[in-house]
Amino acid sequence: MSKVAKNIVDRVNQLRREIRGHDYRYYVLDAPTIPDAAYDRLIGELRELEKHYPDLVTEDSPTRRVGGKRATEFAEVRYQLRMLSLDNAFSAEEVAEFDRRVRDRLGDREIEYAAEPKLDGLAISLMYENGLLTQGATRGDGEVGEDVTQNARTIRAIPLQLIGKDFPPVLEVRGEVYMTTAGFDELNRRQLAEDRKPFANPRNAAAGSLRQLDPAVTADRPLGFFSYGIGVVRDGNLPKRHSEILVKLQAWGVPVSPESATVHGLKGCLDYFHKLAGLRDGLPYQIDGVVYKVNLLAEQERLGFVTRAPRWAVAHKFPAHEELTRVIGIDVQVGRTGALTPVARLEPVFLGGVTVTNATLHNEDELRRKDVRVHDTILVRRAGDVIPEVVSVVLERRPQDTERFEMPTQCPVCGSEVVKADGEAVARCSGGLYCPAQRKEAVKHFASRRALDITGLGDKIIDQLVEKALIRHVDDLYVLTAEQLAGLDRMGKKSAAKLMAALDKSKQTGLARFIYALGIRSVGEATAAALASHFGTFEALMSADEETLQQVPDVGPVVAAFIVSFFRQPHNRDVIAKLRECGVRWANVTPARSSVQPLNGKTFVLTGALAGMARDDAKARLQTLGAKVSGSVSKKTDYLVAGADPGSKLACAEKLGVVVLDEPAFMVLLAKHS
Ligand code: 9MJ
Repeated sequence: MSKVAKNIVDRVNQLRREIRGHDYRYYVLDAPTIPDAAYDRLIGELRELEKHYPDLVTEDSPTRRVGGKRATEFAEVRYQLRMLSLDNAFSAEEVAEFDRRVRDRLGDREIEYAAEPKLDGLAISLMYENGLLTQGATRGDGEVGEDVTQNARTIRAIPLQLIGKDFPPVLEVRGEVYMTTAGFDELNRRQLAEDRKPFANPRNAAAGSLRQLDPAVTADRPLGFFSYGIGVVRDGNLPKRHSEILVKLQAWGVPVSPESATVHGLKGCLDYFHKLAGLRDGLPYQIDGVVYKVNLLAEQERLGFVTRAPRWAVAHKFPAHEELTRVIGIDVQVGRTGALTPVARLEPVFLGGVTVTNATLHNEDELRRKDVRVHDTILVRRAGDVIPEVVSVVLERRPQDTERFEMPTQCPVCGSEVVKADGEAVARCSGGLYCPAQRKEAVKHFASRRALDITGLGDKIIDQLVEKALIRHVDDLYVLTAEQLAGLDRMGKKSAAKLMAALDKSKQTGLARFIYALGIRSVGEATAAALASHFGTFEALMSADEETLQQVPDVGPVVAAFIVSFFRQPHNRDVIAKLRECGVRWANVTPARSSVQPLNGKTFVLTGALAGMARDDAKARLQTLGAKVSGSVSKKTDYLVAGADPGSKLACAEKLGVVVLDEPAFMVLLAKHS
């Protein structure tokens, strides 16, 4: 190691110690002692120091949790000790049978069990060598799993290094990676906002997040981890009981469910089951039952295994949160981005502790697939705090003369045409600025920095303006009075005057900004700039047909259709006319003015095959956004886009620390800028 001043080394070590301590208090003890922002500052300082002194970077540094290297595919991991699954019991009788079988083999007496919640996530094995996390693997088929070490390292609940000294030199920790229910809801909101398929449940979301080729994606997902046991152990002295091992693991910094307990006999098991059933809805993560394990390891050994599951454990599953009820109507709701969501109105049904009267049908494709009709009897499911959903229709109970439900062709809120892009599951209202359901967001977009840049017109102010009906459309912003503004919460005379001045100033804008500000679907900054330089005047753009629009770089048939549909709506034309009457103006653009190009100055290299796009198209898209596309990776490369079978460029990029984008990440980047 080259010489780094001792005080720097000391500081790096001190930061790592502190951060590990905070991780432990946060994830293991659930008792943080500093606010998140202060924690972020510690991480930030450490990251900065490691950037300046790369010699000080170590595998187990807390900074290694974010980002990291990208794997091209998961390597196989063959287990020395099989990763077991569990047999299920669905009733007290089946648990009694399990307890009977155990007593038949161990001798007829009250058995001591370790009882734990059964997390609904993804099983993982974590190998620690001399306390250092060296490998993380999924269960796979129990004999061979997938190496997800890089991804496991990004999960902050998983210690990179064990605490203390008395852990065995080789220790395999086993447990469950899960996603919190709140994190799952937030992730699905994001998925929907980005026109991606929502995850069916937190289990799928956790599995999908852990099995990502790009660890940066895993790092961005709200994953947690609880250990429920161990696998391979070498040269260590471990306690005799499962429950005591969990206590040890906890002391070494490995999170263990706080609900774990020791219980006695069948009655102890069933009492625990009822207690956890009561706690279930209040837990921040989903559990689908509890697990009973014979507590003494020596007794576990005597009981042994049957094929894939141990004889010494059983999962006692909760009854599913599913019920039958009848559909009394189907409504269509309009969301923030104009997305139409069909919702089934139900005969009230008591489900998992609450009365449910609505269930989502997600989108038109789901509705079609399930073919839910008014008067149908359906199976409805509610998992945790997730919005109840229709699982399926009980066709045997379908009355005669029911009709297929058809999605409206006009927005139920504003009457505008409903459009659905090819390959998209979501149908949307094309009302844009006009539709009340979309109005707030449209105003926020219009006022945003890269659009008309109205300083001082924040989200809270816009919410109030729309709620108090002071504005309906963006043009109304320009007829607001200082008195009206001063009457809002968080507004005084002074800030109202400032906002009036900002509104006035925003009227002088640019053509590209104005086009972008309208919030036409899929017309981002770069497309707006391309449209401005192609057409030169707003009038020319407004009267362009789809064919003409497609001559603009970056505008394909889908975007062209959005633009034509937007300008076809009389109310959009009306809002635009009013904006101009209020004095919103711009200079016309004469040939190719330098446009806003979000990737200006960035150099990309493409390698491997992209499944969804030809290499030339990818190159053209990047160039339209201002990027330079080069043939080889060098220090000047900013991004490597790696498709399938990427070859040597990937290794070269990783060596040089170039950011690597896999195909999904690349698509997100393009979508963000178009
Ligand atoms: C879960 N899923 O929470 C086990 N599990 O033990 C718990 N799974 C398990 N234990 C042996 N708490 C094999 C699987």
